[in-house]
Amino acid sequence: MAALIASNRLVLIVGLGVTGFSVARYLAGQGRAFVVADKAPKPESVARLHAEFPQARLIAGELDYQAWQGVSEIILSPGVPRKHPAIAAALADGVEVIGDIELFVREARAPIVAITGSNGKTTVTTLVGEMAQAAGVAVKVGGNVGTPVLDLLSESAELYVLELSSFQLESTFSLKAAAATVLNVSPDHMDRYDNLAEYHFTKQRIYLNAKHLVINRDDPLTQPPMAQDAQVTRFTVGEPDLKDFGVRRDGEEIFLARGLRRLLGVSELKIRGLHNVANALAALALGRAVGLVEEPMLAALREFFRSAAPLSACRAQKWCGFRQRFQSHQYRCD
Ligand code: UMA
Repeated sequence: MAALIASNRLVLIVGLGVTGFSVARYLAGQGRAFVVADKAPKPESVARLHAEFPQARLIAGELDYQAWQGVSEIILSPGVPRKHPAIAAALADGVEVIGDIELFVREARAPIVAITGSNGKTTVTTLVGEMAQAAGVAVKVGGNVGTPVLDLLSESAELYVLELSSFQLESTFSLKAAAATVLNVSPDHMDRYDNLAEYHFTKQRIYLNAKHLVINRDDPLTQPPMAQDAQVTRFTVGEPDLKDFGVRRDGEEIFLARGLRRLLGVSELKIRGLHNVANALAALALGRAVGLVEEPMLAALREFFRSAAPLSACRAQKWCGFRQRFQSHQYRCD
């Protein structure tokens, strides 16, 4: 009976972008009625909505809670802040406001690797996905990287690898990642957050109830604020502690390493730059945390190439500050 009541609740999708459409498909698949609101929907999106979901009503124009009578649940697109006056009014009135990630985690049955950070999260997400594929795991990769998460849901998935933005984490409450990381934190989206502390706090939501945390030893803002009942692995572009990931030198050659053990020469990587060494180490730590076999992970790393972020981003990532540890021409940041 409770489920029946729940399924009869009128749902409002706020935002008719790729997330909004994925939510619409998901709700329609469950036979649930929904309304859509968007301040300025693209004409092609309106046409598509009417073609694919003829029953769905669209409320176009500035978001206004007064126009949403009867709505008991809102699925918010990441581009719309929870502080928006219409959303704040809905929350004050007791309306449940969640995002597509929350819907996804309530449904997903396979373990989730959750990745956030101010920089490098798309590279690490893609890399962990390729490592899993190389290891023969039925993996689905998506989130902020492009494919909305609800489009990934599959009975046959054995692992989900998700890039999660702070916007998405704001409206996520039940994530219990098998492995979660905040790769790094530097000021970003400061038009959305009051200060760095609020942004930092939002990023750290990814750790809630995670089984295994992967932390950047070189960035204290990636440390969880309080002790958590979870395993922890650290990565660093310096020398690692025994069970952590880092780099070790042998003469002129530099190796990705776990503890004392060298895994792969950095010269074998196709991706370049110190920030990508950190990305590779984070991906190895995440993969290991969810039980991926090492050899295929290293094979995927050798093959991995992603057109690197502009080198100027390297400066923003503060990786240049770590250059002295390397003193190697391979890691020029500028
Ligand atoms: N809208 C409103 N009111 C607002 C703001 C937006 O009605 O106040 C409407 C717009 O008119 C538009 C719709 O919302 O029609 C767009 O929704 P959206 O901005 O949430 O964008 P989506 O198309 O759903 O894409 C989102 C992510 N976008 C943002 O977070 C801004 C995509 O990340 C993500 O790939 C996609 O979901 C799938 O998960 C993009 C991004 O820029 C790449 N992310 C930021 C980043 O990486 O820095 C966080």
